[in-house]
Amino acid sequence: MTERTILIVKPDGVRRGLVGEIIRRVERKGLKITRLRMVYPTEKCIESLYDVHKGKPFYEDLVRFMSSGPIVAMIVEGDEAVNVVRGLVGPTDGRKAPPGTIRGDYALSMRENVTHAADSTERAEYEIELVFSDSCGFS
Ligand code: 3AN
Repeated sequence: MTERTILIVKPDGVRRGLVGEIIRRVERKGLKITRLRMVYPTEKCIESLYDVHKGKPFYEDLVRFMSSGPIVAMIVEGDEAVNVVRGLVGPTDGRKAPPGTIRGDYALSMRENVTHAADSTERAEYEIELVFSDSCGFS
């Protein structure tokens, strides 16, 4: 079934010049990018993005890292886009992510792992609304 999801290049991915590489992988897979935004997010926006992790030991460092520079968010559409994009991104820990995935090829960290992707269609809609709103930060 055709779905839409959100894929975010995190500040480490933008700093390292990996935006083009990530877009290339998404397009090569046959998915469609229907919206794109570079934004320097406020801590408030990131706190809402990671609301499910509030209270966890890594939460505060995660919020600080994610609001440390611009991010690039894209809406990605295609058949089963949520799971397909999660597959392209790979598991959370870059050290364990298999080669061929974005994290497997470009990350060696649990936190600075280059990309974020929504884990359900419901979360995708919530995160799209949040990150593409003017109040998320400076574009
Ligand atoms: P994923 O992004 O793979 O869905 P989540 O939702 O469990 O992973 O975690 C969200 C983000 O929080 C991760 N992308 C990562 O940056 C960070 N994170 C998760 N677990 C840890 C941890 N144990 N230590 C540091 N950062 C973490």
